[in-house]
Amino acid sequence: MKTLNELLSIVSQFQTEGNLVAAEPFGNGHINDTLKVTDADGEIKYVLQRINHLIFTNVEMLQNNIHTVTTHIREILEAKGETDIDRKVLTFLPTKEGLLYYFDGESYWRMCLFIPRSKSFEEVTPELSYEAGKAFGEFQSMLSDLPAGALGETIPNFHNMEFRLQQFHEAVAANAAGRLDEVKELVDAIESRAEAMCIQEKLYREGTLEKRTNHCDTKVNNIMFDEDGKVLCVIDLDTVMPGFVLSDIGDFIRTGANTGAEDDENLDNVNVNMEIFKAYTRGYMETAKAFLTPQEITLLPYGGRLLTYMQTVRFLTDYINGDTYYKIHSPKHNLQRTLAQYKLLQSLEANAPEMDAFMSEWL
Ligand code: GN1
Ligand code: MG
Repeated sequence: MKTLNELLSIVSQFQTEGNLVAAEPFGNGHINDTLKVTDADGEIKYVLQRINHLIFTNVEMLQNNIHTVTTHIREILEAKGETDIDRKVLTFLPTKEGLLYYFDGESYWRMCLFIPRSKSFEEVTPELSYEAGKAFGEFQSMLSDLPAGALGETIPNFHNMEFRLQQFHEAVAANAAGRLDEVKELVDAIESRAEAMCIQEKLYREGTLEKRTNHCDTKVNNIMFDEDGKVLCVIDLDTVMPGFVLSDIGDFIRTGANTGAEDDENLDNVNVNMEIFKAYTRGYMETAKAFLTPQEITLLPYGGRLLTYMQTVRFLTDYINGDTYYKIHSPKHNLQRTLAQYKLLQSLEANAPEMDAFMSEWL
């Protein structure tokens, strides 16, 4: 990592205000490096990020997308007469040259305003889940009138299940880290579900399912709340892109409705929390109902299984490849993550009838 002076010199490339004296690690993402930038009074003023350009290879497109999304939301909020808009949508700072990011010859950097008097949560309760459902539904709804082509796919085929299986098959065929024998049973578990998990791609080809703008990383910690627990805004906009609608309910169920951790060592901890699922779905339907088709509504619980399956496939692919994508914190971390996601998938499958029945209220 950089020295403080190097970081402050990067900060000085942007159109900031005030006397900024420190930049320290912030948050717990798997992909980018995030820092909080504080002033002499110790107040956090900005968030500085080094973009992982091995993953987001088209930084220009990435930053253009984020600019389009935040500008669009800002316009909607202004038209509605909202106040305090700087806390209700992220504000990115241009560089002194007027660009949306700064390249230091090695890394790409961007900076946004820190949202004062805000907080986020790592643990989900049914109340938070309901608020999160409303927030992500509202987010999708605000972006639903973006013209086709307004946003690029920052990671092409990001939540395309057929593509993720193709990458998985390539990893299995190459067996680059020699780990295949160890994971045979998991490979079989994935293969046996492969066809059933590619429904969206099939419906899209048949012309009965359209693409929408999705957030694609709908974790509870990607929502900022004010001091009274009211939602301010949705953050982490890297993966906002056109795709299939189940992403945004699916990834919340995967991350929020898990009674254990994403990488839980104790698989007994991992199960679906039905109250969280129901609360999210209620909130989400309040704000998303207007743009969803009956077919999409029927598929919402399947979205939880799909995104959990997809993450199982992605973690296992990375383990087989020798840990080239996700940051790991122990040698078998990706295997542990795979096992925990697979356990969650089995729990979601066992609860599928109850989850499906829950949707009848809206059909
Ligand atoms: C990555 O860095 P983070 O936690 O926001 C990943 C998501 C995965 C997630 C798994 C760009 O997100 O797709 O679901 O890890 N983001 C990217 O925890 O691959
Ligand atoms: Mg993220």
